[in-house]
Amino acid sequence: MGIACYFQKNIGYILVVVMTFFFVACSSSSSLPQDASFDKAVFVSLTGNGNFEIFVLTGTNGEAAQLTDNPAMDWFPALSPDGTQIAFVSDRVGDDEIYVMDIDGTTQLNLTNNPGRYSGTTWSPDGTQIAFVSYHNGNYDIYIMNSDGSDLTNVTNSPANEYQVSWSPDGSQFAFYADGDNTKHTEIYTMNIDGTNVTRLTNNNAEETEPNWSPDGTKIAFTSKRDGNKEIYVMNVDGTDQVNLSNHKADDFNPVWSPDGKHIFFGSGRSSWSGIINSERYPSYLMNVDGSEQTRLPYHSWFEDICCLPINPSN
Ligand SMILES: [Ca+2]
Ligand SMILES: [Ca+2]
Ligand SMILES: [Ca+2]
Ligand SMILES: [Ca+2]
Repeated sequence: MGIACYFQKNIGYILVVVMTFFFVACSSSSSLPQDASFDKAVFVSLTGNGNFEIFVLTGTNGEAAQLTDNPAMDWFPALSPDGTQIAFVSDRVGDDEIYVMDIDGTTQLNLTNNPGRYSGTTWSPDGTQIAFVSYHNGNYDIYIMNSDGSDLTNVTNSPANEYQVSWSPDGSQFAFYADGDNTKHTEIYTMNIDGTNVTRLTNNNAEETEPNWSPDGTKIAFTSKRDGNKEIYVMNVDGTDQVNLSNHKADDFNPVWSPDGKHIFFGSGRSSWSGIINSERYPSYLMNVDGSEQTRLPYHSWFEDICCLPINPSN
């Protein structure tokens, strides 16, 4: 796949951003625990012509609707807090730009109009702003703009690479991962959304990636390779009590909280299978927030894709 040329770093760091799916409300009846279900999830899937398209899944067992349809890459989707819009990245004009579209796929607008490499979109809890990661000036930084594209601000402006931003539920902070303290691996950090008070939460010689705030704002789930393979960890937002939840020899990654914070969805290579695009694809799992009852989600072609984007085999 030519996707890797998009990034200097291991693509696993960034691709997982794509896999993140976003919940609003939770009311659908399904085979999932009731409180782990969702009304809408957005995800990315490779289509037959070999590029990513964005889909929305309505209800845990609902039908998936394809929202983009073009030969360019459309990825890194983030559902707005009110469920009416999706921010995403597309290179349809020849370079990466941040777009928004309505939840039905209409009104696709280029918000950035500024060539660069973009990824990792996330909305502010009040829906007025969008944060994302962009490669300009030789490294990745975290940016904020209003949801109409105005007032673009580089928040980090650092020589390090900052990746994958997760907005705290109270709106005041970002969690992200970066290589600022050691270019050979990454750590999880938090900071205020104006870039102040940068705090490192992990400190070891392994990659820590994919931070994701719990819905109540008290914990951060993330992925760590400190045990030799990728595991889902959770910690308090001050970095204390780092606990390995998945604890499985296969790679486990992309932790996504259920709307009520009692469950964590994740992808796992523990029973990988080959998909229609000849890339590794990984089933989705669900566990309780204490790591118990790790369950492979029932087969569903679309649902599998949520956590089943191709992962760099060399990762
Ligand atoms: Ca496309
Ligand atoms: Ca930077
Ligand atoms: Ca580390
Ligand atoms: Ca594992």
